[in-house]
Amino acid sequence: THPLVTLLQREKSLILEKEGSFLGYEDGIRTRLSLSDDRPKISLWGILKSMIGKDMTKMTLPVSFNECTSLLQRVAEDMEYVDLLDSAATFEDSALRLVYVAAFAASEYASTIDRIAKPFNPLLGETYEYARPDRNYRFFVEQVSHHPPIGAAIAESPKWDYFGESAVKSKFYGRSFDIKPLGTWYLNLRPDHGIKEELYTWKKVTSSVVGIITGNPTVDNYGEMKIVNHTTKDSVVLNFKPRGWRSNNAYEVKGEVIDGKGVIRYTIGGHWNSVLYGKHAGPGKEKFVIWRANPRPKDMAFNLTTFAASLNAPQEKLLDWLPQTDTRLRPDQRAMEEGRYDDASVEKNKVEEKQRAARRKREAANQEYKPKWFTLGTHPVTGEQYWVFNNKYWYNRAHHNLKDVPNIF
Ligand code: CLR
Repeated sequence: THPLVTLLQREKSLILEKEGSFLGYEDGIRTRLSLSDDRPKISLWGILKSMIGKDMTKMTLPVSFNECTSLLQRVAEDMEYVDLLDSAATFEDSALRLVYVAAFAASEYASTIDRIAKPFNPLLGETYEYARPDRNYRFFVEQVSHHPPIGAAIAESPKWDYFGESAVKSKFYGRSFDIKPLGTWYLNLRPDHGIKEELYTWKKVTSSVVGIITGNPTVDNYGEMKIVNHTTKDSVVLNFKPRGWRSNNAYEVKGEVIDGKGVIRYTIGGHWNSVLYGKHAGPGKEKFVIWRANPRPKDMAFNLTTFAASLNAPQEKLLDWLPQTDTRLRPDQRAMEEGRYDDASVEKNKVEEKQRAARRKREAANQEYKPKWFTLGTHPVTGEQYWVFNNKYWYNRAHHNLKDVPNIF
């Protein structure tokens, strides 16, 4: 555990507590689905070959290609290894803090292995919250745009805030299906040493389904990820190598942490599906383990991780606190999770038709859609547009004041 030591940390801790962030999360977390996966086995190539050149939003695939999570919940999966951020905050050396922040940015890819399935596309206005009293953080995401699909997210904990937009450009090239994330991700870190909050930013790398034609589909993640500490000017470029011919570079990632004076301070290396090592750049230094992936459970439906299995749990105490826009209440996804695939398909058509009807109504009334919990702003440091949380969700939730959200399911 990481005790709170600074005023900024204690201030944030008080907010989390005062706003009742953990109310409803008393039941603990679910670690398995009751279902054993019996989706029909189908050839990806067989169904995809007619869709070359299309992006994901233009593909109509049978619901059996889905997994029982939504893209909002896939963003929440970034939270699996937030321990790394708590650790980062404990180091006095900014270069070492960046080593741990970089490992956090790379850690989210471990869960993409063996998940060749389409997450549900969130409906406009759909929200998803996930709080962990045992880890002292809360997470919230809202679907703020439908065309193009954009989710705005923010996670908060005493030592850090992590926020950004989840938006992807996807295209099926025949040999591979590429998903390129567009948004910038931000981290405000509140280190134990010093009184200043630090800003880090990075962009996510490309995810790709390869091996479609040969009938051996796998998820690869590749490209360069530049992580910058804007406060100290430390930076690192993590190089995620493409899997390569005969898979010889599979899962490999490496990078060098360079401080504000241009000096190489640490090297990072390893595999994003299993373990990352760090090494001090000085002579005679041993490498050390920064991060290890959690073991993957055997026989989990949809090959979910244990963490992912917790996301859609309809915990009884929690249901009293959720707005009706929360993913956990979405009927098609619930049916999918329970293995009722035909129901899932029917329900999916229903909620999508409801979404189209709402849009037609807005258009007829000449109304512009406005997200409920985020507004667009300009970031003071990066100068980029980003989604600013209006900070009303958790407060209203604690006061059972979420009744006026639209009925979208
Ligand atoms: C990767 C990590 C990012 C967020 C993110 C966004 C889109 C996700 C992607 C992650 C992983 C791969 C993904 C993709 C959407 C579709 C794609 C789930 C989580 C799957 C593998 C495509 C399946 C293809 C079908 C035709 C079956 O931070």
